[in-house]
Amino acid sequence: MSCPDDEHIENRARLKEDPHYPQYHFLPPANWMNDPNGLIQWKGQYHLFYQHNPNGAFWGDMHWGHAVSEDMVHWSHLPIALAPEPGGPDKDGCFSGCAVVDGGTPTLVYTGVLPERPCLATSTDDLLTWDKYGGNPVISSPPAGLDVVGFRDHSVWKEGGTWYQVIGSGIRGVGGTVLLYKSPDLIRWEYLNPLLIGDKERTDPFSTSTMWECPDFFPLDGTQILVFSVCDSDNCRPLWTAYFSGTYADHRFSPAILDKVDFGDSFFYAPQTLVDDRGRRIMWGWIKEGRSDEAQREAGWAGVMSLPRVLSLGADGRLKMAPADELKRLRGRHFCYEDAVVGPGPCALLRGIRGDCLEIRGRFEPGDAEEYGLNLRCSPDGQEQTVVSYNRASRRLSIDGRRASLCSDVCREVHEAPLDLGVEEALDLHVYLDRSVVEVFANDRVCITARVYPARQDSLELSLYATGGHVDLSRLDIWEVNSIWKRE
Ligand code: DQQ
Repeated sequence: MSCPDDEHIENRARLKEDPHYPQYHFLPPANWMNDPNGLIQWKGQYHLFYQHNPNGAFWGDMHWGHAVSEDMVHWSHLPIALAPEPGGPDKDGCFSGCAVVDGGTPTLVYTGVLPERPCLATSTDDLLTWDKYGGNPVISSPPAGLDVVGFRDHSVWKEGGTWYQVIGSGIRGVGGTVLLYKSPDLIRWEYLNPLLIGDKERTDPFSTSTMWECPDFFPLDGTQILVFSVCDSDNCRPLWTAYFSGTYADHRFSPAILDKVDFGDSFFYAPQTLVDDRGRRIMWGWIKEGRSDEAQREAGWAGVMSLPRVLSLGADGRLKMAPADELKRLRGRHFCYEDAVVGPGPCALLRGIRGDCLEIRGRFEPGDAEEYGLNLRCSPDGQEQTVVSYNRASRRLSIDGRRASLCSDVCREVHEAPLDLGVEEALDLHVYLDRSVVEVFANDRVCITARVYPARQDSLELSLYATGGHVDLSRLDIWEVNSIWKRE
Protein backbone atom coordinates (compact mmCIF):
# COMPACT_ATOMS: atom_id res chain seq x y z
CA MET A 1 0.00 0.00 0.00
CA SER A 2 1.50 3.37 -0.96
CA CYS A 3 1.97 5.78 1.93
CA PRO A 4 -0.23 8.85 1.47
CA ASP A 5 2.11 10.90 3.66
CA ASP A 6 4.98 10.31 1.21
CA GLU A 7 2.70 11.21 -1.68
CA HIS A 8 1.90 14.47 0.08
CA ILE A 9 5.55 15.27 0.75
CA GLU A 10 6.24 14.93 -2.97
CA ASN A 11 3.30 17.13 -3.78
CA ARG A 12 4.23 19.74 -1.23
CA ALA A 13 7.67 20.05 -2.78
CA ARG A 14 5.97 20.75 -6.13
CA LEU A 15 3.36 23.06 -4.59
CA LYS A 16 5.84 25.17 -2.63
CA GLU A 17 5.69 27.69 -5.44
CA ASP A 18 1.87 27.77 -5.53
CA PRO A 19 1.07 31.02 -3.70
CA HIS A 20 -2.48 29.87 -2.95
CA TYR A 21 -1.69 26.50 -1.41
CA PRO A 22 -2.56 26.65 2.33
CA GLN A 23 0.08 25.75 4.90
CA TYR A 24 -1.90 25.22 8.08
CA HIS A 25 -5.34 24.15 6.92
CA PHE A 26 -5.80 20.44 6.36
CA LEU A 27 -6.13 19.13 2.81
CA PRO A 28 -5.58 15.71 1.22
CA PRO A 29 -2.25 14.53 -0.25
CA ALA A 30 -3.53 15.68 -3.67
CA ASN A 31 -6.71 16.12 -5.69
CA TRP A 32 -10.24 16.87 -4.56
CA MET A 33 -11.74 17.14 -1.06
CA ASN A 34 -15.16 18.25 0.16
CA ASP A 35 -17.20 17.45 3.29
CA PRO A 36 -15.65 16.32 6.57
CA ASN A 37 -17.01 12.85 7.41
CA GLY A 38 -16.93 10.40 10.30
CA LEU A 39 -15.29 12.76 12.80
CA ILE A 40 -14.36 10.77 15.87
CA GLN A 41 -11.83 10.62 18.66
CA TRP A 42 -10.57 7.05 19.03
CA LYS A 43 -8.04 5.98 21.64
CA GLY A 44 -7.16 9.62 22.21
CA GLN A 45 -6.49 10.43 18.55
CA TYR A 46 -8.65 12.60 16.34
CA HIS A 47 -9.74 10.94 13.10
CA LEU A 48 -10.89 12.99 10.18
CA PHE A 49 -12.48 11.32 7.16
CA TYR A 50 -13.51 13.38 4.18
CA GLN A 51 -15.17 13.27 0.78
CA HIS A 52 -12.36 12.70 -1.65
CA ASN A 53 -11.80 12.11 -5.35
CA PRO A 54 -8.35 10.50 -5.62
CA ASN A 55 -8.43 10.78 -9.42
CA GLY A 56 -8.23 14.52 -9.84
CA ALA A 57 -9.03 17.96 -8.45
CA PHE A 58 -12.70 17.81 -9.36
CA TRP A 59 -15.82 16.43 -7.67
CA GLY A 60 -16.69 12.83 -8.59
CA ASP A 61 -16.08 9.16 -7.77
CA MET A 62 -16.47 9.88 -4.08
CA HIS A 63 -14.21 8.00 -1.69
CA TRP A 64 -13.57 8.62 2.01
CA GLY A 65 -10.07 9.96 2.62
CA HIS A 66 -8.65 9.55 6.12
CA ALA A 67 -6.22 11.37 8.41
CA VAL A 68 -5.25 11.20 12.07
CA SER A 69 -4.00 13.74 14.58
CA GLU A 70 -2.89 13.89 18.21
CA ASP A 71 -3.92 17.52 18.59
CA MET A 72 -6.44 18.40 15.80
CA VAL A 73 -3.78 20.60 14.27
CA HIS A 74 -0.93 18.44 12.96
CA TRP A 75 -2.20 15.65 10.70
CA SER A 76 -0.87 12.45 9.16
CA HIS A 77 -2.54 11.00 6.12
CA LEU A 78 -3.82 7.42 6.28
CA PRO A 79 -4.91 5.16 3.41
CA ILE A 80 -8.31 5.75 1.85
CA ALA A 81 -11.02 4.33 4.11
CA LEU A 82 -13.94 3.75 1.75
CA ALA A 83 -14.07 3.31 -2.01
CA PRO A 84 -17.04 2.67 -4.30
CA GLU A 85 -17.48 -1.01 -5.03
CA PRO A 86 -18.53 -2.15 -8.52
CA GLY A 87 -21.93 -3.79 -8.36
CA GLY A 88 -22.47 -2.70 -4.74
CA PRO A 89 -24.95 -0.21 -3.30
CA ASP A 90 -22.13 2.38 -3.26
CA LYS A 91 -20.98 1.64 -6.84
CA ASP A 92 -21.41 5.31 -7.79
CA GLY A 93 -19.86 6.78 -4.69
CA CYS A 94 -19.51 6.76 -0.91
CA PHE A 95 -21.21 9.97 0.12
CA SER A 96 -21.15 11.72 3.46
CA GLY A 97 -21.81 10.20 6.84
CA CYS A 98 -20.65 9.83 10.41
CA ALA A 99 -18.83 7.49 12.78
CA VAL A 100 -20.14 5.87 15.97
CA VAL A 101 -18.86 3.19 18.31
CA ASP A 102 -21.25 0.25 18.59
CA GLY A 103 -20.42 -1.99 21.55
CA GLY A 104 -16.72 -1.23 21.07
CA THR A 105 -16.80 -1.54 17.26
CA PRO A 106 -16.12 1.63 15.26
CA THR A 107 -18.86 1.90 12.63
CA LEU A 108 -19.29 4.26 9.72
CA VAL A 109 -22.78 5.21 8.56
CA TYR A 110 -22.54 6.63 5.05
CA THR A 111 -24.62 7.10 1.93
CA GLY A 112 -24.09 4.65 -0.91
CA VAL A 113 -25.15 5.99 -4.30
CA LEU A 114 -27.00 5.59 -6.66
CA PRO A 115 -29.77 5.55 -5.47
CA GLU A 116 -28.93 7.32 -2.19
CA ARG A 117 -29.17 4.72 0.58
CA PRO A 118 -27.67 4.37 4.09
CA CYS A 119 -24.81 1.87 4.36
CA LEU A 120 -22.56 0.61 7.19
CA ALA A 121 -18.89 -0.30 7.48
CA THR A 122 -16.98 -1.51 10.55
CA SER A 123 -13.32 -1.65 11.57
CA THR A 124 -11.41 -4.05 13.81
CA ASP A 125 -7.95 -2.52 13.31
CA ASP A 126 -8.24 0.89 14.94
CA LEU A 127 -10.01 2.54 12.00
CA LEU A 128 -7.39 1.68 9.38
CA THR A 129 -9.44 -0.65 7.19
CA TRP A 130 -13.19 -1.01 6.88
CA ASP A 131 -15.48 -3.95 6.11
CA LYS A 132 -18.72 -3.02 4.47
CA TYR A 133 -21.78 -4.68 5.96
CA GLY A 134 -23.01 -7.51 3.69
CA GLY A 135 -26.64 -6.42 4.09
CA ASN A 136 -26.08 -2.87 2.79
CA PRO A 137 -28.07 -0.75 2.25
CA VAL A 138 -29.64 -0.79 5.70
CA ILE A 139 -32.65 1.28 4.62
CA SER A 140 -34.01 0.23 1.25
CA SER A 141 -35.97 3.36 0.36
CA PRO A 142 -37.07 6.74 1.68
CA PRO A 143 -40.25 6.72 3.81
CA ALA A 144 -43.29 5.51 1.87
CA GLY A 145 -45.49 8.32 0.69
CA LEU A 146 -42.77 10.98 0.79
CA ASP A 147 -41.63 12.39 -2.55
CA VAL A 148 -38.07 13.39 -1.69
CA VAL A 149 -35.43 15.26 -3.70
CA GLY A 150 -32.58 13.61 -1.77
CA PHE A 151 -31.97 11.01 0.94
CA ARG A 152 -28.40 11.29 2.13
CA ASP A 153 -25.94 12.22 4.91
CA HIS A 154 -26.25 10.93 8.46
CA SER A 155 -26.02 12.02 12.05
CA VAL A 156 -26.33 9.07 14.45
CA TRP A 157 -26.53 8.99 18.26
CA LYS A 158 -27.64 6.72 21.07
CA GLU A 159 -30.35 7.46 23.65
CA GLY A 160 -30.66 4.80 26.32
CA GLY A 161 -30.17 1.54 24.43
CA THR A 162 -31.61 2.83 21.15
CA TRP A 163 -29.86 4.29 18.14
CA TYR A 164 -31.33 7.29 16.35
CA GLN A 165 -30.30 8.95 13.14
CA VAL A 166 -31.32 11.90 11.05
CA ILE A 167 -30.97 11.85 7.27
CA GLY A 168 -30.78 14.93 5.03
CA SER A 169 -33.65 15.32 2.60
CA GLY A 170 -36.15 17.65 0.98
CA ILE A 171 -39.81 17.14 0.22
CA ARG A 172 -40.52 18.02 -3.38
CA GLY A 173 -42.44 21.25 -3.69
CA VAL A 174 -42.31 21.85 0.09
CA GLY A 175 -38.76 22.40 1.34
CA GLY A 176 -35.59 21.06 2.92
CA THR A 177 -36.26 18.35 5.48
CA VAL A 178 -34.53 16.18 8.04
CA LEU A 179 -35.93 12.66 8.60
CA LEU A 180 -35.73 10.84 11.95
CA TYR A 181 -35.23 7.07 12.35
CA LYS A 182 -34.57 4.66 15.23
CA SER A 183 -32.90 1.27 15.48
CA PRO A 184 -31.96 -1.32 18.11
CA ASP A 185 -28.73 -2.31 16.28
CA LEU A 186 -27.83 0.18 13.48
CA ILE A 187 -29.14 -2.42 10.99
CA ARG A 188 -32.92 -2.48 11.40
CA TRP A 189 -34.23 1.06 11.09
CA GLU A 190 -37.75 2.32 11.71
CA TYR A 191 -38.88 5.65 10.34
CA LEU A 192 -40.37 7.83 13.08
CA ASN A 193 -41.25 11.21 11.61
CA PRO A 194 -39.70 14.24 9.98
CA LEU A 195 -37.50 15.92 12.58
CA LEU A 196 -38.21 19.17 10.77
CA ILE A 197 -39.69 20.26 7.46
CA GLY A 198 -38.61 23.59 6.00
CA ASP A 199 -40.50 25.93 3.73
CA LYS A 200 -38.79 26.51 0.40
CA GLU A 201 -40.52 29.91 0.17
CA ARG A 202 -39.06 31.07 3.47
CA THR A 203 -36.84 34.12 3.12
CA ASP A 204 -36.71 35.42 6.69
CA PRO A 205 -34.01 35.63 7.98
CA PHE A 206 -32.81 33.87 4.79
CA SER A 207 -33.94 31.13 2.44
CA THR A 208 -33.82 27.55 3.68
CA SER A 209 -34.49 26.34 0.13
CA THR A 210 -35.31 22.84 -1.11
CA MET A 211 -32.74 20.34 0.23
CA TRP A 212 -30.94 20.06 3.57
CA GLU A 213 -27.61 18.27 3.34
CA CYS A 214 -25.33 16.98 6.07
CA PRO A 215 -27.58 17.38 9.14
CA ASP A 216 -25.83 17.28 12.51
CA PHE A 217 -28.15 17.08 15.52
CA PHE A 218 -26.72 17.44 19.02
CA PRO A 219 -27.27 18.85 22.50
CA LEU A 220 -25.23 21.90 23.47
CA ASP A 221 -25.21 23.61 26.86
CA GLY A 222 -28.82 22.68 27.65
CA THR A 223 -30.30 23.34 24.24
CA GLN A 224 -30.56 21.28 21.05
CA ILE A 225 -28.91 22.27 17.79
CA LEU A 226 -29.67 21.15 14.25
CA VAL A 227 -26.93 22.17 11.83
CA PHE A 228 -27.72 21.65 8.15
CA SER A 229 -26.34 22.74 4.80
CA VAL A 230 -28.87 24.47 2.61
CA CYS A 231 -28.83 23.42 -1.03
CA ASP A 232 -30.92 24.57 -3.95
CA SER A 233 -31.66 21.13 -5.38
CA ASP A 234 -33.07 22.57 -8.62
CA ASN A 235 -29.56 23.44 -9.74
CA CYS A 236 -27.44 21.54 -7.16
CA ARG A 237 -26.17 24.78 -5.68
CA PRO A 238 -24.85 24.85 -2.11
CA LEU A 239 -26.04 28.10 -0.50
CA TRP A 240 -24.93 28.26 3.12
CA THR A 241 -24.79 26.42 6.41
CA ALA A 242 -27.54 27.15 8.90
CA TYR A 243 -28.66 26.00 12.30
CA PHE A 244 -31.78 25.92 14.39
CA SER A 245 -31.48 25.96 18.14
CA GLY A 246 -34.42 24.75 20.14
CA THR A 247 -35.76 21.96 22.30
CA TYR A 248 -36.03 18.24 21.67
CA ALA A 249 -38.55 16.06 23.48
CA ASP A 250 -40.48 12.91 22.54
CA HIS A 251 -38.58 12.80 19.26
CA ARG A 252 -39.93 16.14 18.21
CA PHE A 253 -37.72 19.15 17.69
CA SER A 254 -39.15 22.61 18.38
CA PRO A 255 -36.84 25.16 16.80
CA ALA A 256 -36.67 28.65 18.23
CA ILE A 257 -33.79 30.42 16.48
CA LEU A 258 -32.56 30.15 12.88
CA ASP A 259 -29.20 31.62 11.94
CA LYS A 260 -26.18 31.06 9.72
CA VAL A 261 -23.20 29.13 11.06
CA ASP A 262 -20.81 31.17 8.92
CA PHE A 263 -21.43 34.28 6.87
CA GLY A 264 -19.00 33.32 4.11
CA ASP A 265 -22.04 31.37 2.88
CA SER A 266 -21.06 28.42 0.68
CA PHE A 267 -17.36 28.93 1.47
CA PHE A 268 -18.03 27.13 4.76
CA TYR A 269 -20.19 24.13 3.99
CA ALA A 270 -21.25 20.67 5.14
CA PRO A 271 -19.69 20.95 8.62
CA GLN A 272 -19.72 18.16 11.14
CA THR A 273 -18.90 18.00 14.84
CA LEU A 274 -17.43 15.60 17.38
CA VAL A 275 -17.26 15.65 21.17
CA ASP A 276 -13.75 15.04 22.43
CA ASP A 277 -12.45 13.62 25.70
CA ARG A 278 -12.42 17.12 27.20
CA GLY A 279 -16.14 17.40 26.49
CA ARG A 280 -15.69 20.00 23.78
CA ARG A 281 -18.08 20.03 20.79
CA ILE A 282 -15.74 20.77 17.89
CA MET A 283 -16.76 21.63 14.33
CA TRP A 284 -14.93 21.37 11.02
CA GLY A 285 -16.35 22.49 7.68
CA TRP A 286 -15.39 22.23 4.04
CA ILE A 287 -13.93 25.44 2.61
CA LYS A 288 -14.50 25.24 -1.11
CA GLU A 289 -12.56 26.93 -3.89
CA GLY A 290 -13.50 30.23 -5.48
CA ARG A 291 -11.87 29.74 -8.84
CA SER A 292 -12.74 28.00 -12.10
CA ASP A 293 -12.93 24.23 -12.45
CA GLU A 294 -10.10 24.49 -14.94
CA ALA A 295 -7.87 26.38 -12.50
CA GLN A 296 -8.59 23.76 -9.84
CA ARG A 297 -7.69 20.85 -12.11
CA GLU A 298 -4.54 22.61 -13.16
CA ALA A 299 -3.53 23.31 -9.55
CA GLY A 300 -3.93 19.61 -8.71
CA TRP A 301 -5.71 20.30 -5.44
CA ALA A 302 -9.15 21.63 -4.50
CA GLY A 303 -10.92 22.00 -1.18
CA VAL A 304 -9.59 22.83 2.27
CA MET A 305 -10.78 21.86 5.75
CA SER A 306 -11.60 24.69 8.13
CA LEU A 307 -9.76 25.14 11.39
CA PRO A 308 -11.35 23.33 14.35
CA ARG A 309 -14.01 25.53 16.00
CA VAL A 310 -15.14 24.93 19.57
CA LEU A 311 -18.88 25.48 19.95
CA SER A 312 -20.78 26.88 22.90
CA LEU A 313 -24.12 28.56 23.43
CA GLY A 314 -24.44 32.31 23.89
CA ALA A 315 -26.74 33.85 26.49
CA ASP A 316 -28.99 34.81 23.56
CA GLY A 317 -29.39 31.14 22.54
CA ARG A 318 -27.14 31.53 19.50
CA LEU A 319 -24.09 29.50 18.59
CA LYS A 320 -20.71 30.80 19.65
CA MET A 321 -17.56 29.58 17.93
CA ALA A 322 -13.95 29.95 18.99
CA PRO A 323 -10.83 28.60 17.32
CA ALA A 324 -9.51 25.57 19.26
CA ASP A 325 -6.76 26.42 21.76
CA GLU A 326 -4.47 23.85 20.16
CA LEU A 327 -3.99 26.21 17.21
CA LYS A 328 -1.68 28.26 19.43
CA ARG A 329 0.90 25.49 18.88
CA LEU A 330 1.35 26.75 15.36
CA ARG A 331 2.39 30.24 16.39
CA GLY A 332 5.80 31.40 15.22
CA ARG A 333 7.40 34.85 15.17
CA HIS A 334 5.31 37.32 17.15
CA PHE A 335 4.62 41.04 16.82
CA CYS A 336 2.72 42.88 19.50
CA TYR A 337 1.33 46.43 19.75
CA GLU A 338 -0.45 48.09 22.64
CA ASP A 339 -2.51 51.27 22.96
CA ALA A 340 -2.33 52.50 19.40
CA VAL A 341 -4.70 55.00 17.85
CA VAL A 342 -5.88 54.18 14.36
CA GLY A 343 -7.29 56.88 12.07
CA PRO A 344 -8.75 58.93 10.81
CA GLY A 345 -7.27 57.55 7.58
CA PRO A 346 -4.60 54.97 6.92
CA CYS A 347 -2.21 53.97 9.69
CA ALA A 348 1.50 53.19 9.35
CA LEU A 349 1.74 50.92 12.41
CA LEU A 350 2.17 47.69 10.46
CA ARG A 351 4.60 49.01 7.89
CA GLY A 352 7.29 46.40 7.32
CA ILE A 353 5.20 43.40 8.36
CA ARG A 354 4.58 41.00 5.54
CA GLY A 355 3.08 37.57 5.34
CA ASP A 356 0.46 35.29 3.91
CA CYS A 357 0.34 32.73 6.75
CA LEU A 358 -0.64 34.78 9.77
CA GLU A 359 -2.82 34.82 12.85
CA ILE A 360 -3.95 38.32 13.78
CA ARG A 361 -5.86 39.22 16.90
CA GLY A 362 -6.87 42.78 17.65
CA ARG A 363 -8.97 44.42 20.32
CA PHE A 364 -10.60 47.58 19.02
CA GLU A 365 -12.20 49.71 21.76
CA PRO A 366 -15.35 51.66 20.91
CA GLY A 367 -14.31 54.94 19.26
CA ASP A 368 -15.89 57.47 16.95
CA ALA A 369 -14.74 55.92 13.66
CA GLU A 370 -17.54 54.99 11.28
CA GLU A 371 -15.59 52.07 9.95
CA TYR A 372 -12.28 50.48 10.79
CA GLY A 373 -10.34 47.38 10.01
CA LEU A 374 -7.46 45.59 8.51
CA ASN A 375 -6.18 45.29 4.95
CA LEU A 376 -4.63 41.91 4.15
CA ARG A 377 -2.66 40.58 1.24
CA CYS A 378 -2.00 44.11 -0.03
CA SER A 379 0.34 44.77 -2.90
CA PRO A 380 2.75 47.69 -2.20
CA ASP A 381 0.72 49.97 -4.49
CA GLY A 382 -2.60 48.85 -2.99
CA GLN A 383 -3.88 47.48 -6.29
CA GLU A 384 -4.62 44.21 -4.58
CA GLN A 385 -6.01 44.00 -1.06
CA THR A 386 -8.62 42.19 1.01
CA VAL A 387 -10.39 44.28 3.63
CA VAL A 388 -11.70 42.92 6.93
CA SER A 389 -13.71 45.67 8.56
CA TYR A 390 -16.41 46.66 11.01
CA ASN A 391 -18.94 49.32 10.14
CA ARG A 392 -20.41 50.93 13.24
CA ALA A 393 -23.39 52.48 11.47
CA SER A 394 -24.56 49.34 9.71
CA ARG A 395 -23.30 47.13 12.58
CA ARG A 396 -21.78 44.76 10.09
CA LEU A 397 -18.53 42.91 9.94
CA SER A 398 -17.28 42.15 6.46
CA ILE A 399 -14.60 40.61 4.31
CA ASP A 400 -14.41 42.65 1.15
CA GLY A 401 -12.63 40.70 -1.58
CA ARG A 402 -13.56 42.97 -4.48
CA ARG A 403 -9.93 44.02 -4.86
CA ALA A 404 -8.41 40.78 -3.63
CA SER A 405 -7.08 39.84 -7.05
CA LEU A 406 -6.23 41.42 -10.37
CA CYS A 407 -7.33 38.16 -11.94
CA SER A 408 -10.95 38.37 -13.08
CA ASP A 409 -11.47 34.63 -13.10
CA VAL A 410 -11.61 34.17 -9.31
CA CYS A 411 -14.20 35.05 -6.65
CA ARG A 412 -14.05 38.70 -5.64
CA GLU A 413 -16.98 39.09 -3.34
CA VAL A 414 -18.12 40.90 -0.22
CA HIS A 415 -19.25 38.73 2.69
CA GLU A 416 -21.08 40.46 5.52
CA ALA A 417 -22.28 39.41 8.95
CA PRO A 418 -24.52 41.29 11.37
CA LEU A 419 -22.59 42.06 14.56
CA ASP A 420 -24.39 44.19 17.08
CA LEU A 421 -21.66 45.34 19.46
CA GLY A 422 -22.83 46.83 22.74
CA VAL A 423 -22.05 50.51 23.40
CA GLU A 424 -19.13 49.63 25.67
CA GLU A 425 -18.17 46.48 23.84
CA ALA A 426 -14.80 46.18 22.10
CA LEU A 427 -14.42 44.35 18.81
CA ASP A 428 -12.31 41.25 19.35
CA LEU A 429 -11.21 40.49 15.82
CA HIS A 430 -9.42 37.20 15.24
CA VAL A 431 -8.22 36.56 11.71
CA TYR A 432 -6.52 33.49 10.29
CA LEU A 433 -4.91 34.09 6.92
CA ASP A 434 -3.50 31.05 5.16
CA ARG A 435 -2.52 32.13 1.66
CA SER A 436 -5.89 31.79 -0.16
CA VAL A 437 -7.98 31.09 2.96
CA VAL A 438 -9.35 33.74 5.31
CA GLU A 439 -11.25 32.71 8.44
CA VAL A 440 -12.50 35.53 10.64
CA PHE A 441 -13.92 35.18 14.16
CA ALA A 442 -15.41 38.24 15.85
CA ASN A 443 -16.19 38.23 19.57
CA ASP A 444 -16.55 34.46 19.21
CA ARG A 445 -20.06 35.02 17.97
CA VAL A 446 -19.73 35.62 14.25
CA CYS A 447 -17.57 33.81 11.70
CA ILE A 448 -16.87 34.64 8.09
CA THR A 449 -14.86 32.37 5.81
CA ALA A 450 -13.65 33.49 2.39
CA ARG A 451 -11.18 32.64 -0.35
CA VAL A 452 -8.82 35.13 -1.98
CA TYR A 453 -6.43 34.51 -4.88
CA PRO A 454 -4.09 37.48 -5.28
CA ALA A 455 -2.37 37.44 -8.66
CA ARG A 456 0.73 39.34 -7.52
CA GLN A 457 3.55 37.61 -5.65
CA ASP A 458 4.14 40.77 -3.62
CA SER A 459 0.62 41.01 -2.18
CA LEU A 460 1.94 40.30 1.29
CA GLU A 461 1.54 43.59 3.16
CA LEU A 462 -0.82 44.47 5.99
CA SER A 463 -2.28 47.73 7.19
CA LEU A 464 -4.87 49.22 9.52
CA TYR A 465 -7.29 52.03 8.81
CA ALA A 466 -10.23 53.93 10.23
CA THR A 467 -12.61 56.28 8.47
CA GLY A 468 -14.79 59.09 9.84
CA GLY A 469 -12.90 59.21 13.15
CA HIS A 470 -10.49 57.10 15.13
CA VAL A 471 -10.47 53.83 17.00
CA ASP A 472 -8.28 52.77 19.92
CA LEU A 473 -6.48 49.53 19.43
CA SER A 474 -5.79 48.40 22.97
CA ARG A 475 -3.84 45.39 21.76
CA LEU A 476 -2.83 43.78 18.50
CA ASP A 477 -0.98 40.49 18.20
CA ILE A 478 0.32 39.09 14.96
CA TRP A 479 1.92 35.69 14.70
CA GLU A 480 3.49 34.00 11.75
CA VAL A 481 1.89 30.57 11.56
CA ASN A 482 3.86 27.39 10.97
CA SER A 483 2.93 24.54 8.68
CA ILE A 484 0.83 21.69 10.11
CA TRP A 485 2.72 18.97 8.31
CA LYS A 486 5.16 17.13 10.54
CA ARG A 487 7.71 16.09 7.94
CA GLU A 488 8.46 19.17 5.88
N1 DQQ B 1 -21.52 16.24 -0.47
C1 DQQ B 1 -21.68 14.81 -0.47
C2 DQQ B 1 -23.11 14.56 -0.17
C3 DQQ B 1 -23.54 15.80 0.51
C4 DQQ B 1 -22.78 16.88 -0.23
C5 DQQ B 1 -21.24 14.29 -1.81
C6 DQQ B 1 -22.63 18.16 0.54
O1 DQQ B 1 -23.24 13.41 0.66
O2 DQQ B 1 -24.93 15.99 0.46
O3 DQQ B 1 -19.90 14.56 -2.06
O4 DQQ B 1 -21.53 18.90 0.12
